[in-house]
Amino acid sequence: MSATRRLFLALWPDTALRAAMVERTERARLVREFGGRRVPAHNLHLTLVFLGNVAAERVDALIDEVGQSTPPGPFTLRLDRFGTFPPARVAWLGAAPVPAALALVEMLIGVACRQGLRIDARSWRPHVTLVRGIDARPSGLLPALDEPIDWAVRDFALIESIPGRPYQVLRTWPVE
Ligand code: 2AM
Repeated sequence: MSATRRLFLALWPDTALRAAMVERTERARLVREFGGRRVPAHNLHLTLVFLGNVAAERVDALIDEVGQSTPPGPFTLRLDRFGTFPPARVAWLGAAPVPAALALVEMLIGVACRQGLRIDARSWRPHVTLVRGIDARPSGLLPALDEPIDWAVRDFALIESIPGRPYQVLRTWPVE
């Protein structure tokens, strides 16, 4: 069996955005309300397309094809809501999917499919997972997010997930 690498395409926040996400998590006392553990600040991200296990020898072609594609241009995501995915036991910070962001996701799904990868067909819900392992039946109500975070997106990244290590940015591309 050939080696595989677990990959995803994501928006990768800068230091100030990470700090703002941590601050909102703490201010809303998400862990106290829902249980679980905070995602470390250095791992916070917003997934565009989860690629899963990719054969190692296909990664260069994938990178080349993303680089040759024409992305839709810059956009701003307003992270303005908390939410949970109870089956996945996560709490998150989410945004409305603005058209340019959707166009970027579609472009990347197109690349992934042409590269022979099978992509989850569920519709994209832009979110940054803040807490993992929340209680199966959390007693807390979702707090309101009184101060949204505006994320001016200028680039996106290919990320590798290796168990026990911080996510690793393999490559970034501008959105214009
Ligand atoms: P999550 O934050 O909601 O768990 C790396 O695992 C990233 O890819 C996470 O942001 C995760 O979303 C996302 N992802 C999407 N589909 C996934 C899947 N089937 N398995 C694992 N992660 C997935």
